[in-house]
Amino acid sequence: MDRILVTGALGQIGSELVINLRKKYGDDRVIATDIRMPADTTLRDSGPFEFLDVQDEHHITRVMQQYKIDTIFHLAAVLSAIGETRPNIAWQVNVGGLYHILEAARQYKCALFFPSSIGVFGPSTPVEDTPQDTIMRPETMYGVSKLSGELLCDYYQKRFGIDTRGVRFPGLISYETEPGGGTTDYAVEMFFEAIKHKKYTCYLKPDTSLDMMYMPDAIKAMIDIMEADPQKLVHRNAFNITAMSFSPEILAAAIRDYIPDFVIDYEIDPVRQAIADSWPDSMDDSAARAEWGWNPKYGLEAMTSDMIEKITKRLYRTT
Ligand code: NAD
Ligand code: AKB
Repeated sequence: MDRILVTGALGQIGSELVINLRKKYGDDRVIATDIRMPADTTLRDSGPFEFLDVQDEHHITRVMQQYKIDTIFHLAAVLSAIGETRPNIAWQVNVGGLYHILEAARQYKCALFFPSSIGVFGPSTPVEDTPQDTIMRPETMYGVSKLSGELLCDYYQKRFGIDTRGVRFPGLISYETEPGGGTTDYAVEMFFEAIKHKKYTCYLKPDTSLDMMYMPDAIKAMIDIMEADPQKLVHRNAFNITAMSFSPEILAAAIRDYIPDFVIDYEIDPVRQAIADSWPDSMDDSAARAEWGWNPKYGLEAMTSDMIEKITKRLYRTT
């Protein structure tokens, strides 16, 4: 990786990925882009930023030429809950945007990281130990667009030899940047509300289990898979990866170890509940472990302890 482009760089993942990539590969070699301007000074002042809409193929080409890009982390997308309210935009950004990025990768012979999601699975997928290769009939526009993305990445790799790689992320938990309109966002919200108000009203039922992962593991996964020996990759794209599986009531109990008077109640949102019900409870990530050494550091306890410590410091500036 010599000159790296990150699309959707101001989102939950991008805002942390850019800082990590700049530390590892050099500030000027990581070009952050988004359709918003950065408010965060760390990202804005540490290296190049370009306003870039992934639906604008000509602008993508200009940025690729200007910075001589050889690797792309394509994060720009519309997530599951917003995707259900605006399915046309979700299709255009998630599939149309990826298509333009794949074409740019083909033209400039770039490697490409594409993050897929547990959203690619549907109600007919096995819910426990969901296999790497299994039935995939998603019923959300997010899932349909992400599955199309997986297939497009496979196609460009086989047909044109483009070095496409990717993972299926579960819900990601972090404290730096708010999640952007997904179904798994409740987990992040619960931490902030527990610390600020000792109370949280959850939009998913108490026993809704979903795969989750702490952001440091997600960042490491993206860098590790892009640096993995391609000879060892059988799947290349869309590796199942997970770090923990829990429900709202289990997360609330873990938070109560630190905030004993934390109270949770429930007001179910039928749209997000239906999405969560159609996703796996826990995935089998043995292919990622075998092919490129995936091995997460954070489980539920370690993640909870770190989230509580970091959010408390952030909100109340304790040392
Ligand atoms: P996010 O919503 O926080 O950020 C997405 C970013 O894309 C935003 O900053 C937004 O401004 C930008 N964007 C939207 N439309 C754009 C366009 N037309 N052109 C350029 N930028 C545009 O999302 P995230 O959580 O950072 O997710 C990044 C990627 O990872 C997405 O592809 C998502 O599907 C995938 N993913 C995320 C999670 C998760 O839990 N965060 C889980 C699975 C997969
Ligand atoms: C969402 O809930 O939409 C995302 C995801 C799991 O893809 N967090």
